[in-house]
Amino acid sequence: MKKIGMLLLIVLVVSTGLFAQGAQEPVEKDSYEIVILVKSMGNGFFDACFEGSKQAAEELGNINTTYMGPVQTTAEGQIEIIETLIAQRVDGIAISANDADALIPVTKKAMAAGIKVISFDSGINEGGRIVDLVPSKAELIGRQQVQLAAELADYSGDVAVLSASAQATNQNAWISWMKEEIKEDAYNDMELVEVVYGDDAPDKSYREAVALMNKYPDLKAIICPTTVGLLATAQAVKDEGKSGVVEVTGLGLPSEMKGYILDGTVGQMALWNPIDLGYTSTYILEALITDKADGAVGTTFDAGKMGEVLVEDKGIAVMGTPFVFNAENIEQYAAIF
Ligand code: RAM
Repeated sequence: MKKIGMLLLIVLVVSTGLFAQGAQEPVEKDSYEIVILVKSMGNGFFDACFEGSKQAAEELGNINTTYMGPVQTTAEGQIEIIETLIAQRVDGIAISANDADALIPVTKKAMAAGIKVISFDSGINEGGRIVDLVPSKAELIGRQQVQLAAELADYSGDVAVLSASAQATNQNAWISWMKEEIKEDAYNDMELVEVVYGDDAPDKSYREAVALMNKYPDLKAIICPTTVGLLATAQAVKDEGKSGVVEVTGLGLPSEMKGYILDGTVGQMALWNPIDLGYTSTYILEALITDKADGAVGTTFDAGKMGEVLVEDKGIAVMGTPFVFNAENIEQYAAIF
């Protein structure tokens, strides 16, 4: 009896100790555990983000970073992982979200347990994260995608969008701006016929691209605002013998797209540096964990070689302007990301 009582007491003390640690006050440690939680594994874009996180961790010296993601681009898969991370009491999580709202209850739970949560790349809405780090303004990215397609298609014909998952925060924001841009007079002879979803899965994206070409025999261009979708679509268009007939553009990794840019299947495309995105996310998490910054609107984060990052309205921090890649500059960037 006595022994059991003692045991209970120890368990109680240990668990209240842990609870206290998980509560508001940051506990100073030599090393903090952070997780870069991505939409899904097997995506070269996120592999590059994690490279950046490792670089930042190395510079900072007090961060241990781990790369995680579900097999498919679902909110459920991410929720499951976050539950585990709460149980493991990690110090910070940077999430590229598969859904802007569905993750909020679990990320709120994580923050209540003392874990610093930010979103990057694909955001969680306010209340479910401290800061949302985006590569560029959604308006700029969305409008630019239509401009790139129009230049390739001579401002005429049917255009379709092949996106990532239907709930992806980032792609959905960009697509709503694409729909605004195409209303402008310059695009009077262009029509956005359909938006389809490849879920950032290469096989599904490929099938959707082929289906678009079958359904719209006069299709002039496919816009793929996803690196996975763009690679699969370029393959599909080439396999169907439609290079130069159906123009392909979107957001692509130079290292993955070099061949298709050089052979003309993809005349031009855009992207930002994913390494910088992962690097900056890691600096932001470290500053939040160690209480150097709180992410309030109007304040800044010191992000090492990336300089200062300003937190704007709704807790959104914006990095820069996308690069445009074409046959002239692709080789130089393909060596980097
Ligand atoms: C895919 C992902 C990611 C997006 C890039 C452009 O890798 O959907 O979220 O930012 O494309």
